Amino acid sequence: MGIIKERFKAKADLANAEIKEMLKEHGSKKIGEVTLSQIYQGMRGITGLVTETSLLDAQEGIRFRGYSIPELQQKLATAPGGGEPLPEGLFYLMLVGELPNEEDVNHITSVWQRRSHVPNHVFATIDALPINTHPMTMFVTGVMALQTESNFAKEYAKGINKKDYWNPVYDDAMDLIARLPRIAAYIYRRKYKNNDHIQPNGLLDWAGNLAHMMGYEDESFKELMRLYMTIHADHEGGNVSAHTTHLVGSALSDPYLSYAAGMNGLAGPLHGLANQEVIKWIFEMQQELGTDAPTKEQIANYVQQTLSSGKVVPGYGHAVLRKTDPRFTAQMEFGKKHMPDDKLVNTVWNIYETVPPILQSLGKIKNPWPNVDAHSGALLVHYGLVEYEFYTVLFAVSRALGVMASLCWDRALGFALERPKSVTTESVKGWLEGKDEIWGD
Ligand code: CMX
Repeated sequence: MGIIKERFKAKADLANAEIKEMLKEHGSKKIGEVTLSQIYQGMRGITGLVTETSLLDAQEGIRFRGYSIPELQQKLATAPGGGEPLPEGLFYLMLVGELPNEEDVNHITSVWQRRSHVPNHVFATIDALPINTHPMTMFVTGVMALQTESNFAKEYAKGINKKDYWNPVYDDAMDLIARLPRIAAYIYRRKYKNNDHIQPNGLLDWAGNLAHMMGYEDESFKELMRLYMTIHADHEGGNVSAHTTHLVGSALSDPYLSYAAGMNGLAGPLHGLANQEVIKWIFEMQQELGTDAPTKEQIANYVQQTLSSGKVVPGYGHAVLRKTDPRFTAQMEFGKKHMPDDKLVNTVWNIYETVPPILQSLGKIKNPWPNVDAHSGALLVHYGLVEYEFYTVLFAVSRALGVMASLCWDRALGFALERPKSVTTESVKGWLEGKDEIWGD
């Protein structure tokens, strides 16, 4: 057994024993109440699942195993000469629950290098799609084609003891993460660079290699990819992509099927696709106003126009956060360091000063502040990555780190099939009239 697998198993065994004990003593304690509004309004705020890898605080933002993004930037190993954390380190932290040392991080880099081979049929499957297919559709199709490689599916077909589920799930998670940069880069070069593909570089880290295979050799772009892959990795368990991966995995669908399902959710404009929507919206604003440096007043008018045509302002608002997303701030800091005079990046900062008071004045939006997607596109455009339909694929590659670490925990802790109760409006009306029995079971 590999050293990281062993450490994970040891931690999971301890956690399993603790949870059993906790449930024995406190299993019947109530953790909250559910209101009628909540079941009609996206189950917002209902505590209903366990995700070990990260926790979201409405005011503070995300913490990965207790560490904020600035803390990770200080504590995780970087590439030689670099300043941003290597996402390999964050994956180790989420999986094992402890900060890795440099050796651990390098070990993951080499394990992922070793496991990164993608069989030819995956590329052939992507090639079968028309070139105008959205990159997220190509990406999820590629992941589905890769499902032929699932260790878990093979072991389950042979008949595996449920106590051992975690083992092939762990291997699938590592294989899948290792292979995703190749699939993502393949799609990018196929769709936008005339099928002129670039071979991986066996000496590079996971995110650096993704940049390389996409054709971006600038060292500061590689740094951006390391930061990007770190901050988009996880956002506790209730968001659409994480929750879907967990839900589908709870049916013992293998990690490839579960992850593909989650990424179909990430491809929605209210979730991960918002990163492409933000840049599309800014480009349209620039075109309509005839300037690449709109004033704050022009931005404010354009925002009003967006709102009055019944559209959302992409990149703003959040289901849980109630402050500026620290993932936005981390990207803003990166922009200040690497491209303080970039016009598009400055427009993003002007939008940040303009939009929140307008959204606040509407009185109905719970969070007028920017989320992660408000900033990411402008940084990518700076390096020439202008093909904004591709942006959600980058989010998806990163999100694999969190949802796959979580899926390992789900199986190691023996989490159950997810199956909450639903009701009909008819049954709700009956309940309001005092007919309790109408809820069924
Ligand atoms: N622009 C315009 N209206 C907005 C808005 C925005 N950015 N954010 C929220 N609202 C509206 C909602 O549509 C809702 O309107 P109705 O009452 O008419 O239906 C109202 O304000 C209340 O919504 P809320 O409770 O504040 O927010 P939700 O939890 O329902 O939704 C989110 C959260 C992210 C879907 C929403 O803020 C939004 O649509 N934002 C723009 C899209 C976006 O940036 N998504 C990315 C989120 C981060 C990620 O997952 O990647």
